[in-house]
Amino acid sequence: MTGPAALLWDVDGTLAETERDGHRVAFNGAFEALGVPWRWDAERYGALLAVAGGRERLLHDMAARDDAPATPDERLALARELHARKNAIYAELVGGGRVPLRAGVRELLEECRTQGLGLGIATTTSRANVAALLEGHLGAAWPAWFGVIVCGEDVARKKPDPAVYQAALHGLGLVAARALAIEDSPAGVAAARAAGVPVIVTRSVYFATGELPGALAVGDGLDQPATWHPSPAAAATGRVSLDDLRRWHATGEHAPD
Ligand code: XBP
Ligand code: MG
Repeated sequence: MTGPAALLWDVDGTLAETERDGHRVAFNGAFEALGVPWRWDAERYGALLAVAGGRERLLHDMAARDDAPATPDERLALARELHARKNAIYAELVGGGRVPLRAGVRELLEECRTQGLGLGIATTTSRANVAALLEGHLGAAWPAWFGVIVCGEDVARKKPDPAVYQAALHGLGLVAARALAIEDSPAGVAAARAAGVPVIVTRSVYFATGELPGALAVGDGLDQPATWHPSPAAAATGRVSLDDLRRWHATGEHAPD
């Protein structure tokens, strides 16, 4: 057994619960600021999360509205403007560590650092949004925590396309089987699996139920070991630990795709 050489983190929903009270609220703030009468309630936003990427989500929503601009060019221009405003509001909302890291995330990040396991980020959101979220928690030197950071602007296609994972592997010089991804959503799992990267899932509020085919292990949060399948050996730490990740990763080495 060689074990994983790096843990690749999804951001939204995995490092922190940023969607319902972060991105969604910021989108609504952008609608209001630009005099657009649309609002996304928590339920509607949950359905829209099937579309990865904020600008893509806006365009998808506009396609179903009869009060959206008439031409594709006008819709794209509005989506760009709304998205830029949304991200400015989002940075305010999450900046300064105002949205906490999910329980157990910091411990696992630190365990990886202590034990020499590489860390990476593979996300659909922008680097500016990742910075807004992480600076308050990890400090201005947050990028130094990660051997590779791949964000939405670095790839041509967002999750569930494997591009962010392929770029992260390339950046770390690893074959897929030596990495382990941690995700919260079906699109994220699909992206990792399409890149051949083994993946575990820490369910988030918007993806609390539902099948996640291809995941090595699934649970409700790193701090809730009793909810995970397969079971972690949580007795010692009361949380999912790097040893659990190594054990799950080993089960994937012989599993068919
Ligand atoms: C989740 C997403 C993102 C965010 C919004 O990304 O789908 O689109 O909702 O981010 P991940 P942007 O879980 O891969 O981090 O508005 O910056 O696209
Ligand atoms: Mg996610």
